[in-house]
Amino acid sequence: MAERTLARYLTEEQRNRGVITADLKFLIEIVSRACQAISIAIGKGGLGGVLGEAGSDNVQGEAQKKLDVLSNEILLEANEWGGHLAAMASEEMDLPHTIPNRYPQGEYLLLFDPLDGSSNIDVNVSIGTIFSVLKCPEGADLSTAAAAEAAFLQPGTAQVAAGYAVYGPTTVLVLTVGDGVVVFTLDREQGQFVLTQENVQIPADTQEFAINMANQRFWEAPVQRYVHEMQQGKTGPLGKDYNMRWVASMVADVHRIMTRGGIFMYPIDSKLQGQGGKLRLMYEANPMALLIEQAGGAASTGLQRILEIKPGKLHQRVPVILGSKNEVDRITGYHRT
Ligand code: P6P
Repeated sequence: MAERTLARYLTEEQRNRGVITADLKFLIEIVSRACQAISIAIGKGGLGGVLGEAGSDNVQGEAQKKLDVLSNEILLEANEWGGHLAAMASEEMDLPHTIPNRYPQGEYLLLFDPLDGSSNIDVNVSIGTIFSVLKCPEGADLSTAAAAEAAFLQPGTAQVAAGYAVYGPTTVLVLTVGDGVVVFTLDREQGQFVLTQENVQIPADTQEFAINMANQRFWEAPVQRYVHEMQQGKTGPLGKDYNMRWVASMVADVHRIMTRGGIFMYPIDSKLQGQGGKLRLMYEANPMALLIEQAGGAASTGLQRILEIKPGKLHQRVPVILGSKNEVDRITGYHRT
């Protein structure tokens, strides 16, 4: 059978299942082409003059890498003229980007972390793009960038699509439009994303955990208990040995879990208590939580389902525990004892 490209998959979802509109199909195709352009820019590495610091800080007060800024620009420029968006929000920008008057406005809101895992850019380790799509509320005030923030403050359950690209040995695009999770691999010769896996299912159990152990002394008690039990392995209450992985690019750690199961944790810790956590809700935790749940996994703060959080601020941070369902259920159980 002919290869199923992203365009064909989206057309089938639109036509056969009425799951997505023509504008959402167009939006996802535009984002995929932006990810392709980002993949090419990253692939040049030191040859493209794109490594190193940009000499600026983002809204999080983090030093921006040149590729952070470039990736953000690629996504903004790719999406602002199409007529499918009402506004965009990015980890790299304090306020939303409203659509310039010279272009028509659409019904969708696009949020993204244009390049996740920036600490890995200069050392040639996988990084990625994370995106989330919401409907713009009727009558939303988009008159100014500041006013537009309110339109984005919707719980993760309101997402109509979510996805990520991993720029690794291959560039993959992982997507859900609420109809399960599918994986596309970039065919560089053809210059298009080709379907390589559909109906992704995350195993409910695992023997692999991902956490930054350097923060152990700061973790809350339930996470201390759970990680200690995994380290006890066969001799402990969990009765099996575990392995550990920590790429420090959420997209790479989540993609491993999508592929073979696992548990990813960036829990609240006393170092981050004031910030509410490390990872951002709107364009990291929510899209990843939707993907994980659509693939049969679970995603929690430890105390509540991530997708049900009512956002207060565009850049708010949350604790994240996600992956194999039985493991997440265990930890959330420990939070209740
Ligand atoms: P740490 C990357 O900067 C990121 O936002 C996530 O992609 C990643 O999981 C996490 O931070 C890594 O944090 O504290 O281990 O550097």
